[in-house]
Amino acid sequence: MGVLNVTPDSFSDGGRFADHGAAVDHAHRLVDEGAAVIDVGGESTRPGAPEVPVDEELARVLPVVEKLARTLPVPVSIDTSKPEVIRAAADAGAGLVNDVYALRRPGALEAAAASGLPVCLMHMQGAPRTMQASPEYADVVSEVEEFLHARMRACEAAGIDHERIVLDPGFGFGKTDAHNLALLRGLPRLAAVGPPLLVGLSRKSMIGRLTGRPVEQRLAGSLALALAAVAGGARIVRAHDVAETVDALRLWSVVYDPAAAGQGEER
Ligand code: 8Y7
Repeated sequence: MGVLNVTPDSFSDGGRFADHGAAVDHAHRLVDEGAAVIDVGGESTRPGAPEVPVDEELARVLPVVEKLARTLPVPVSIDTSKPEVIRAAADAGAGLVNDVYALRRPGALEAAAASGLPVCLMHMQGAPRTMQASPEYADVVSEVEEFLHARMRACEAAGIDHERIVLDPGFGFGKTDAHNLALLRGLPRLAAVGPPLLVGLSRKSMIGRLTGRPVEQRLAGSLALALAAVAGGARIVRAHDVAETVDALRLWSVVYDPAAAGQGEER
């Protein structure tokens, strides 16, 4: 899953793709590099980020979703928590709803169910503005597992097919480095809940703390954690650096799952 930020204050792009044309071009490049889905987000969820009014979020993402849905050979994911944006993006041709609130905000579950789209349900403790203040868990893996299981059941009860659900532990969303590492080690337990696991570790601040590197120098760390996550059972990797991530995953697959590697055999 390639990340396409259309925010002026995004995590790692500094809003470089806030311009719609540049965003569309970047999405096409990510697909050329091997992305199987493009995640379009117009509301920064960076710790401490302010909330974006619905009109502003729609103005940022809708033209991009509309254009990409018509021109990309892969599905467009809409990264949002707002029912209005879910509905509008679905009408514009989006193929997946990626919600860091796991459809807990008023009206979101109903909007997602009515869209008929697959959903990614992510765990987050607290809300983006305050989540990194003092994350606390008695047992982070068990608590995230129980949360994801409960949200999966809530979605099924609302009419979303089991086959259309993806789960995500939400690395960095109300978690210390120790919590993130426990979740990485505990991924096999989360995978056992059933639905495929999506992980987002690309360029995240934990990598910065563990390596001492600024956001533009976190590629190697991101690749290492992507491979660790896949080894733990993750099925979808959300990444900014798609070409490099695809190479790393392809080589990992050649070693551990030769059948999946497919072509490219040489003597
Ligand atoms: C994640 C995410 C972000 C993640 C899912 C960033 C929108 C922060 N992180 N969605 N979104 N999982 N599903 O660093 O980990 O890109 S925003």
